[in-house]
Amino acid sequence: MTQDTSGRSASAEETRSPEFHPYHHPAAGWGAAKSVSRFVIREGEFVDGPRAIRKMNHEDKGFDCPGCAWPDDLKGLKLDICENGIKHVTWEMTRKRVDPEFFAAHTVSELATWSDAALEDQGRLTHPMRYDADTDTYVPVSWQEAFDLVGSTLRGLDNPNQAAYYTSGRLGNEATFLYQLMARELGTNNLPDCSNMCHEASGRALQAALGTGKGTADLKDWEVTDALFILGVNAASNAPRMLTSLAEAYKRGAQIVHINPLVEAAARRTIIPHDFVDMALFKSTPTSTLNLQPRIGGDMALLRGMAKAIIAESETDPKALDREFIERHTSGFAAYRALVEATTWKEIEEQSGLTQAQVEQAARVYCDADRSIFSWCLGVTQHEHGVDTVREIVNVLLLRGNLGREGAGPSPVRGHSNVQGNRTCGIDHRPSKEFLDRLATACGIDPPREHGLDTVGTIEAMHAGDVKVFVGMGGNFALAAPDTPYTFDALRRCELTVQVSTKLNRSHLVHGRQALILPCLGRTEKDSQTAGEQSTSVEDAMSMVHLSRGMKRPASPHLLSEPAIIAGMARAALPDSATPWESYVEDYDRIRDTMAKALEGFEDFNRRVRLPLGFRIKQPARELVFRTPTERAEFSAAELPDVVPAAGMLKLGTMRSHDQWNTTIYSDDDRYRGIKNLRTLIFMNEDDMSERGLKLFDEVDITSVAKDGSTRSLYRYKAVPYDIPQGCAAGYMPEMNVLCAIGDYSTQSDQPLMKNVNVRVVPAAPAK
Ligand SMILES: Nc1nc2c(c(=O)[nH]1)N[C@H]1C(S)=C(S)[C@@H](COP(=O)(O)OP(=O)(O)OC[C@H]3O[C@@H](n4cnc5c(=O)[nH]c(N)nc54)[C@H](O)[C@@H]3O)O[C@H]1N2
Ligand SMILES: Nc1nc2c(c(=O)[nH]1)N[C@H]1C(S)=C(S)[C@@H](COP(=O)(O)OP(=O)(O)OC[C@H]3O[C@@H](n4cnc5c(=O)[nH]c(N)nc54)[C@H](O)[C@@H]3O)O[C@H]1N2
Ligand SMILES: [Mo]
Repeated sequence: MTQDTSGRSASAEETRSPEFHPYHHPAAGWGAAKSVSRFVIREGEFVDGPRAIRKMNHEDKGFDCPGCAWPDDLKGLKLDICENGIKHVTWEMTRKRVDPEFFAAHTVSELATWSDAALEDQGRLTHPMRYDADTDTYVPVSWQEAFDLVGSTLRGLDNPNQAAYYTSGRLGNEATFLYQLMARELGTNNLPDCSNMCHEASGRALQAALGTGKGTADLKDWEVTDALFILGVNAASNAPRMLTSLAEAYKRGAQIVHINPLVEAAARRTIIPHDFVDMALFKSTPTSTLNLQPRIGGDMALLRGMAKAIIAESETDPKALDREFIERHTSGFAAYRALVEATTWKEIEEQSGLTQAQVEQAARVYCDADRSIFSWCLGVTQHEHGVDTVREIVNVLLLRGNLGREGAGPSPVRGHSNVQGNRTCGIDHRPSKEFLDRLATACGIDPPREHGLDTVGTIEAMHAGDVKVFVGMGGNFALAAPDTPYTFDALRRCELTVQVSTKLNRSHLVHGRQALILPCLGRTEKDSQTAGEQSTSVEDAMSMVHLSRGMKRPASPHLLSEPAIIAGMARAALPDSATPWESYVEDYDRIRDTMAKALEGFEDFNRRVRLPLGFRIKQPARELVFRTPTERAEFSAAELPDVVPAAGMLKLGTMRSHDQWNTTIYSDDDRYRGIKNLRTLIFMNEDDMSERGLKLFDEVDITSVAKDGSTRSLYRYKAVPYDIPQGCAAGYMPEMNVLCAIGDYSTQSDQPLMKNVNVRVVPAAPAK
């Protein structure tokens, strides 16, 4: 295989030597400003860039930041933007282009030897392209020819379940709705999405416990809460606008507890970027009152310990538990209480990696607070017991009635800017009967009822030859998915792979027998259709739905919008369809009119989405209405899992650096963790390093051992001593997906165990 499956990134790494200097400055502030200006200059965007940034996240005809899903400031803050949001937008607006001449000059085999960073750095895709096996190049194709190829291949399948339709969480709501409609009209629920690797566990846990798959707290709650518990999120890099909320909470006197094996930048201090006085005076604000570093996978034991301390406290202080709330609104308390009491402190200490005193300290903060919010991200979800852990978060919230009132509740930090909207609008391989019934009535189709394939299921089915057509609506499936060589193989076995993208990436080079690259408009760009310029809607992590409108001239006149591409494929695949595909594309208001009928909570969609700040989708659990079998919030009573690594092994969590967006690597630096010019690294506890005779930047070989005993290795990674509990290690995705076995997914959520890889680390074998 000629591909660089390790995804080794920027060439810089080869020329500049790695550096490690622990970072002592506050998050955001001038470090961020400097990094942004360097990036904007590199992309040649110093004219349009700043102009566009002023339009970002603006209510008045602005576009929604295509970065993370953190909600917009409620007061319409003019500069509620962040370093990484700016990089993200600038990345989309680059002046560089990947046109037919580029493809003519480079065979696919040659491009396959390039680094991932180099591929994306070529710029925006300009023309629809088809893979030509004779010349091993991508050649231009007309849109109609491309659609006809998709249509005829889909029509030629023995059954509609031989195709899978992936979504990365960028897709706007209107395109999302059309996409799932196309799949279901064709007859399949094979709708894998990035959420299958991300917050599937949160959705399933919240659904089971509260009857709604989403968080219930919003920014207003963040503004008044007394205590914030932040678990497993690197907010300064991945949801930077959360820094503002943390700093404001601190200034108000709220308690902020960070629970993370690593003390990340957001757990220290920040300079609020839009606070000009703070910026000018280098004035920083703390963003934490307590940092706890459990072992990887130790969150559930910590939460169980908090529950144990709260229940113990209730014997002397009846107010420690909200008995009235428990009585009126919950079920299962007795069984949970019995389980908590039966769990020993010894087990809690061993499994959390924390002392009883530390756990009790967290419980003290919780009991002293009238209102608490728990917020979490991938550090909690990408585990075997991710669902149980999120349910344990809910258990702890329920003990003190922290639900359905101001300033309280669960608040997961979602990933991609519209990943939550994708699920709301139908991207779900396990749709409910109610959803399908409504869709059938609103759209006059007969959707399939059997569940479809998720991300891991799709890869396995492609491998087995059961899925022959793969359509990727955005994203970079080849690199984002686990078990890189296995996933590559799976994609290569397809009859046809179709990637709807804005930039060149690995998924274009790891393709089926036939392959298409279909370039689309980005969110910053004007979307002109027959009825005029169109807006699309998105939903943030706190269930606010609002419009986004691009303002830039498209990167190429040949680009189509995502709704237009979906409609083109749908019409070609379903020539007799009664769905008005063409008419939908002429005017997205028409899509929204149908969505208003098909989707719960979208009544009167076209009017409400145009209100200032849009509208919030109703959350029944927020009103203490629980759509669970008991019509109450349900305590869960799951045994604590054993997360202590076996002798000689480490638990490895794969994560993002500061300078990357999932599979897009901006540079080989990770500023807040003090790293420069290095991605092929593994952060380790100093004792674990000295046990292996390792010093800073010594080379190691890393071997993962999967549940089935199979092994996978990465070679010549550099060890970096880091403040992380013994037995734990961390390194970067997507490179480390090589270590994630395809069969290692959670039996609770089907999520790949990307933060729970069992590895052996040894000094690198001498080069041969
Ligand atoms: N700039 C930027 N922003 C992004 C993204 C990006 O790549 N770049 N990606 C977006 C997407 S799709 C998502 S899903 C989010 C991801 O946002 P995060 O969840 O912050 O993503 P990760 O980098 O995977 O970091 C996970 C954090 O979990 C911690 N962790 C690891 N194991 C454990 C554990 O067992 N317990 C606890 N408590 N913590 C643990 C790590 O130390 C790290 O701080 O960010 C979104 N925003
Ligand atoms: N080991 C490991 N693996 C992980 C994770 C981890 O923590 N560890 N995290 C997982 C998570 S949380 C996620 S969400 C996935 C991310 O998986 P994906 O969402 O599949 O990957 P991205 O890197 O976000 O996709 C980037 C590509 O999207 C395309 N793109 C960008 N903007 C647009 C647009 O507006 N429209 C279209 N059509 N395309 C666009 C560009 O071509 C770009 O190359 O990765 C998962 N993989
Ligand atoms: Mo994600």
